[in-house]
Amino acid sequence: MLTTLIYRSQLNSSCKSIQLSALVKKARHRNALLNITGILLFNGRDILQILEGAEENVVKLFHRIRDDKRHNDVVELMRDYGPRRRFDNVGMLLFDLRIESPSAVLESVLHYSKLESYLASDDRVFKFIQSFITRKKTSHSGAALTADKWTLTKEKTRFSESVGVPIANQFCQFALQPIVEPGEGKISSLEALIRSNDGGSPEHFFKALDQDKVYEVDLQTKAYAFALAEKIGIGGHKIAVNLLPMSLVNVPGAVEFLVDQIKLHGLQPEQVVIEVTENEMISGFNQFNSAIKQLRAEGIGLAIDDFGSGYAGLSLLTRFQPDKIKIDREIVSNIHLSGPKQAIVKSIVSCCTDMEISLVAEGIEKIEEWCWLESAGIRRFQGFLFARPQLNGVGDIHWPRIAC
Ligand code: FMN
Repeated sequence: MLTTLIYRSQLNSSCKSIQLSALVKKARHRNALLNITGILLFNGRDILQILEGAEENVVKLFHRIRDDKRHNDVVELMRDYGPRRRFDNVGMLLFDLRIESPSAVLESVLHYSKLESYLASDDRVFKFIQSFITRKKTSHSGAALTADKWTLTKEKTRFSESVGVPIANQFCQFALQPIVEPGEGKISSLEALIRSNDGGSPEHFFKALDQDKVYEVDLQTKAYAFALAEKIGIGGHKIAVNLLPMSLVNVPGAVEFLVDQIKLHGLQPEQVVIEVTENEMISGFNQFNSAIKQLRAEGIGLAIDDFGSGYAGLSLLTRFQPDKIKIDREIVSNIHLSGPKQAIVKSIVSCCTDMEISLVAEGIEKIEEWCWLESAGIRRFQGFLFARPQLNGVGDIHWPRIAC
């Protein structure tokens, strides 16, 4: 299948532009043999390359290019399919914006184009080329570049690793995972994640229940989470719990129950954050809108979990603005390599900044992901990179520190 792949990167400072010309000369021959067209634009620092050819060949080549040490911060911007080539099969062409003017480069690129001009003007590939040619040099965060400057240092928290189950004969348990602010070196809050008594996941726990009892049980379990918070002595920290929003609608007196249990365990309602997933939020929004108002009136915080995984997206925020949004792990995973993911997160950061909604990026597993997100303005993080969930306690935290 005919594929077009576009990425951007930065030429390594140790690689001279003359070496780039030699590289292009070699690549021209190899690309021609594979029927790949490679258009490479260079502005003295940034690179934009378009690769066009059979999918298998293009992807294989891209993997080799991605690992090439002569450039870094390689971010895939687009991968698309089409019925016909956009460019002549020229093997490889280099356009150097330090030598030619932007308009001359644009003209040359269009010269090799096989698309009619009325099609080219609306084509994403040409738009990427045009923006690269006409914009000033990127204010690259260089985030991925700095990832190797960091190392992780393990530190015990002031909480116990495990205090055991807080209430006798509990029908489930909780694992606590901190949400951290590495810039400040502090824990921002603790999330209580439900586990079955044999350590099984939330899905495992809820699946085993009589389905008529799901909402009632869901609500009751929060009492255990608050009891655990009391037992480990969370002090002024916040505790976040997940809740099915329909539990608030289907169980009579649900909000009163939550408030009673919060107070019974020596917590303030303002210390508690209820997390609801984006999909649950939208599917029953009209039904539980009044329960949400009740929660807010009591001072309990609200967070949208897995934001970006559902079909509501930013439009949900026109109807309802929570205190906190947790960006879905799927968007965060390998964000340092993906242009579309970066664009989406930048827009979420911008919206949340304007609406004064706190942002948390969840599911962080790589230091490069954290570096990119931190440079995009996110300050709070949750994920295995920093701390794993710990049953009935809080595990060690791995703080990023500048390597000596
Ligand atoms: N190699 C190609 O064969 N075709 C290309 O279009 C191509 N473009 C490149 C663009 C940049 C910015 C860089 C740094 C390298 C490029 N290379 C290209 C070189 C490849 O990364 C790799 O060195 C080459 O394919 C030989 O791989 P091999 O030594 O594993 O056989």
